[in-house]
Amino acid sequence: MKSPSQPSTPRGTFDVLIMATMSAGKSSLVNALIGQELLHIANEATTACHIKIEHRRGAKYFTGTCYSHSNLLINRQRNISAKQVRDWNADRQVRQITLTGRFRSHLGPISGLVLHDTPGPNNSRDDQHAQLAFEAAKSVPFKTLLYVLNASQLGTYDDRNLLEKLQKKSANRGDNPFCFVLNKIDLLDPEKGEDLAEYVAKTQLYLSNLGFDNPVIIPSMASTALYAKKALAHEPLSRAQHMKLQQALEDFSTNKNALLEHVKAPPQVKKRVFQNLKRLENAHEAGRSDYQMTKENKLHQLVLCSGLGTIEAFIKHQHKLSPPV
Ligand SMILES: Nc1nc2c(ncn2[C@@H]2O[C@H](COP(=O)(O)OP(=O)(O)OP(=O)(O)O)[C@@H](O)[C@H]2O)c(=O)[nH]1
Ligand SMILES: [Mg+2]
Repeated sequence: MKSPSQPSTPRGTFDVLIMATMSAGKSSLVNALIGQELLHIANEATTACHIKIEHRRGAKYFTGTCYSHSNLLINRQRNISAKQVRDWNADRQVRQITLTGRFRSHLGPISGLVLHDTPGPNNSRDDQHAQLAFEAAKSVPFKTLLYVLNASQLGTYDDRNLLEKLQKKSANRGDNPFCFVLNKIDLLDPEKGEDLAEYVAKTQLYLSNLGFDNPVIIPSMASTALYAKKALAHEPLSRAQHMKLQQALEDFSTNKNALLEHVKAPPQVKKRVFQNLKRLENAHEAGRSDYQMTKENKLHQLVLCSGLGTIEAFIKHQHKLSPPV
């Protein structure tokens, strides 16, 4: 029997595993999905534990628990800060962190949603990262796997290696859990010929050559979505984050559907996003005279069109196909 101090998975969860090579934007995506900068993000090998984030409706704050390599509870903290999560993540004794709180989701989070952030397994300076990532892939009963591709570094040897492993491991599943998030789209420069349509086509070819038939591909700007959600929650943004958000809002006003147009996903997923966008546009028309409302409406639209809305709609779609028991 499990001792109560060991990590447990409540019944009726819908588990979403997030995997990718280092720095593709996994933790940024998780932070954007929960609407809070709780996980540490940096341009180097950062996530060092299996971090499990559970949605709890009505929770006022996030509670954190961390466990050792022998699955024993080390520490527990109510109303946990990003600093505390960062310290636990940096502690070599810690293998798993569980965070439970209310997700600030755009389309309304499904009940029982659990996100699993993992370390990038291609860290040459620490084999433990690969070990923890593959252990999570093995032990988590995931229904959806969000695989994050770094659009600014497509098709690296490490990425292909990881995809081949995941493809092999999932070959005997009766379902198709994969959703490919083509992240960092904001780094493409169309003036230099870095055209999104071409990137999506290249990604499609790359994935089909690896045996992923008809892959779901969602172009995304995870960090932009996170900054917009922070602004909506009236959380302070750093100067750099503020400038990037302003730039994103400017680009957004010239071509709102830039990312949505290139989504490869089931029609129901795209329909849900467009319906939500229409609803926001109608509310925007009605609230033209209220500056604050117009500003917030634009931020909501940006989140929806940044890829995050499509990712949420895809998770909902998967949940509908295979609800928790
Ligand atoms: N320009 C841009 N940068 C991004 C985006 N998403 C993430 N980043 C940046 O990419 C870097 C790595 O992001 P993380 O979220 O820490 O990546 P990760 O995949 O969790 O990395 P590991 O935990 O080390 O495996 C950070 O500097 C982020 O700010 C994006 O959509 N656009
Ligand atoms: Mg990370």
